[in-house]
Amino acid sequence: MIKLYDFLPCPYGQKVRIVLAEKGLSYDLMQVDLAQVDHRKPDFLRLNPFGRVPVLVDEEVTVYDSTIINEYLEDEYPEPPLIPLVGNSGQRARARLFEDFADTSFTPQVGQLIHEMSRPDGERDESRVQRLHQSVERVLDYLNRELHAQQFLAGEFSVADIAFVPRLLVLNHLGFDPAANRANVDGWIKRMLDRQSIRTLEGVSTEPVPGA
Ligand SMILES: N[C@@H](CCC(=O)N[C@@H](CS)C(=O)NCC(=O)O)C(=O)O
Repeated sequence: MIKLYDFLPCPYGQKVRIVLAEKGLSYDLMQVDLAQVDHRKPDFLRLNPFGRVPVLVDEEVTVYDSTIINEYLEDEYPEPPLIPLVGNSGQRARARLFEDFADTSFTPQVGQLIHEMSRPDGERDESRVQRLHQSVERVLDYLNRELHAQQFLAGEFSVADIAFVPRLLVLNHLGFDPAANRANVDGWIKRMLDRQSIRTLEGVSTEPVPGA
């Protein structure tokens, strides 16, 4: 049985849980409470020396980092494919580029906004909130352009789309209307919300998460 070490509000763990659900894989969820600093305990550091969730253990294989976990799952459990198929190198690269962009830019920016907005009135840096807000709006405009004439970012539904989902789903609670005047983003979000793996995703919240 696969074990997933995760903290439910973590957007990177959510990426992995969408992939597990899409592939119909069952697993034991091993909750790592970041608020209790479980991720710094020796047993957990033996699984991931960097002390971060998610970590996936599949029999004798231990993998950390959501992108690498999802690549492992694709290799080991290829059906249904969530990375464009071998032979379509351009789309495979495009899927990876978007996943990386979501992980290293979009998700952390929305995370910073969540952290800043969770501060009490008077302690909040309003100009930082405004800068982050504008930056997220620019990303949404960019995605709207990139989704022109296609249903998903790399053709078929893939890890590229999945990587955006966790933070995309909280934008309405942060004062955004991601679909307003962005017909392609509007259709994209609706198509993703049609998927059970996304509709039933647990842990989506505007709770600040350490390191994200
Ligand atoms: N690149 C990693 C990032 C994982 C990450 O930042 N996890 C956060 C929670 S969402 C974490 O474990 N933070 C604890 C810490 O940094 O101390 C991935 O994609 O899995």
